[in-house]
Amino acid sequence: MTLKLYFHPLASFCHKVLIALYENALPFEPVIVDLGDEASREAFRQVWPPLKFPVLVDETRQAIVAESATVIDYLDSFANPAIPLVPRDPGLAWQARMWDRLFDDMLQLPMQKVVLDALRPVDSRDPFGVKQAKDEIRTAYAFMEERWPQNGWAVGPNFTLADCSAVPALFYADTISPLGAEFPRLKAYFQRLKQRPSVARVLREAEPYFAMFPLDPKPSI
Ligand SMILES: N[C@@H](CCC(=O)N[C@@H](CS)C(=O)NCC(=O)O)C(=O)O
Repeated sequence: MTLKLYFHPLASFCHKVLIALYENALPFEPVIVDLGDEASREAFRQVWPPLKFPVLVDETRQAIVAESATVIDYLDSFANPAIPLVPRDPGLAWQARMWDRLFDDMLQLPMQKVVLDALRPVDSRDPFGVKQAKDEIRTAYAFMEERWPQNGWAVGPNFTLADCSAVPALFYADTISPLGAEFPRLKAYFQRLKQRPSVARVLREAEPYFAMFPLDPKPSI
């Protein structure tokens, strides 16, 4: 199996897949896409015209796999990981998939709204939408806090897809709208995640790019 990953080290959805690859020490060729560089953008467009990453290319199977959760599913099915990130137990699998969606929908999407708004020309910004997105982040924190386990990972005994999704969602949402003392379970879980070697590696590799984040404060580990 020969894997190539098109990604950017700062991009939140790419973090999910990098964590999955590092968790199971799966070998791959990293291809950093710089959408601001015409040559890099064009080379990526040839592979994936929608220009959204992460995208995994499996040259052995001639498969081009997009969407972070689908890439993780693909790795589980074809890359022979020691520990699958979607649990084989169906009773845990649906929960891991559900929390993956919830982290994306309830935290990543509003977080993206706030970040992308800062990249717009000043006269095209949407302060009302940004305020709504920030409110959605606080609502998501409260919803998750009530349901969060005191110890361990999101679902079942092992680190799963849900934890891969939680990392960039909490990392960037916390930068925009800090997780305060009112969310002790979520805050403690976020600390446990940051100590996981695969996660620490992804954040360390993103760090040189933190200055590109368009808002202040910048992210920090
Ligand atoms: N649902 C997709 C979202 C992918 C996505 O939004 N990726 C962002 C980077 S985090 C991107 O490609 N942004 C570039 C752009 O929109 O121009 C996934 O889970 O992979």
